[in-house]
Amino acid sequence: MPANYSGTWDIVDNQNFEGYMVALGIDFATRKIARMLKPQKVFEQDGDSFLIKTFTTFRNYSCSFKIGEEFEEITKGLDNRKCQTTVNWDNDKLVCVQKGEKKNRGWTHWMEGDTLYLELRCEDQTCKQTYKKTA
Ligand code: ECB
Repeated sequence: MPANYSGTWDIVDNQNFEGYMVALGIDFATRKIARMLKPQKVFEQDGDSFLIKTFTTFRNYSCSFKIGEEFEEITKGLDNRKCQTTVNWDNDKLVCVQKGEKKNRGWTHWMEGDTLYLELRCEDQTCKQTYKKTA
């Protein structure tokens, strides 16, 4: 049985989001807005099938995938790039690799109790986010 991430998660900490956005080439004006946001994640999971929705007052993003199956991800409303993306289990961690123009791009999620962690990586930058389960 894989871990179950289903639920609603609210951000409580966001470290180096600025560095991650700079690595993605996000312009100053957009970064200024984005760094004020308090994202909420809603995970819908059925075994190895995922829908992850990220909501903010500025923009929303959603991504669906099956573990181990590469897909084309267009990061619409984020940096608007095309990636060849794969998500795999590493024990109960979700490890995503986003192949494309940017080196070392991807993310990892893991849970400890009602806390959800997310590391977002691009080039030499890592953003570390923490969420608490609210539903
Ligand atoms: C949609 C929330 C953020 C909106 C910020 C708007 C503009 C900034 C542009 C680019 C910043 C790059 C990424 C934003 C960071 C997080 C959004 C979702 C990141 C992601 O890939 O989440 C994964 C893992 O939970 C699932 O899609």
